[in-house]
Amino acid sequence: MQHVELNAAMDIANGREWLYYVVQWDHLLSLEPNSPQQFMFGTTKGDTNSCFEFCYFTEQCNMIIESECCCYASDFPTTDTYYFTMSSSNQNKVWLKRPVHVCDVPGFIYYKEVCFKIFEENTKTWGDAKQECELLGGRLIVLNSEYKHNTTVEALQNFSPNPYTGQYFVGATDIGSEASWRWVDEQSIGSATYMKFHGINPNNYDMHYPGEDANCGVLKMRHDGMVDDYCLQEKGFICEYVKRQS
Ligand SMILES: [Ca+2]
Ligand SMILES: [Ca+2]
Repeated sequence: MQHVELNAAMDIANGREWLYYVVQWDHLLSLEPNSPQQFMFGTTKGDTNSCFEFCYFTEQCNMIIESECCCYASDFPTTDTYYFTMSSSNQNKVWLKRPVHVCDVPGFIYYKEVCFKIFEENTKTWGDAKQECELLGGRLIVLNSEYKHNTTVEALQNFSPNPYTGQYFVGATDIGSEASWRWVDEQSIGSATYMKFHGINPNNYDMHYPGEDANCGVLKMRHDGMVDDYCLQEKGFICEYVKRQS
């Protein structure tokens, strides 16, 4: 995933506003056109208009993929509804439709109620990552329910450049009181009611930093779960945006 290129094509229908994101991959990715929940259009390259027209009329249409020869539309970008294979082409665009007011922040992606941004190459310590997310008006992502955790993993499988090897700081910590974990949106220590750790974690141990405390949560795609790692190393991280109550 490179970046969100622009927001365009407001669609005000059925009392709801929608926004299309243009997302460009380096290496997309061809579609499995016979997936049952997917609509395929035999339009010429670059002609997304007919896809958009179709989507305007179809409540379930949330994604358009403009590929080498064709334009595809589908209900939602899940691994159940489409499949990617690697390609060297840059001529593919993915347009995502989502409610405007939920995730109207540049660079953020909306996926099943989660508004998130992946920081892959701009690595930071946990504390600096937390600050970066807050500067963007958000926070390190909080995975405080099974739905939120699984949805985020699914989103990263779809949008992360390293869907099976990536590892990212998230908003979990036991800084200040060993083994009392909390999410960054919670004030009191030890207040987390849901955290999905992997294996023997949390064990206050980071194999790359023996002798140091491990006080910061890292979501490891390889495990679909969190480990506790050393906070002062630099890693990629995930921010989320939560709409403020006005
Ligand atoms: Ca710890
Ligand atoms: Ca650990």
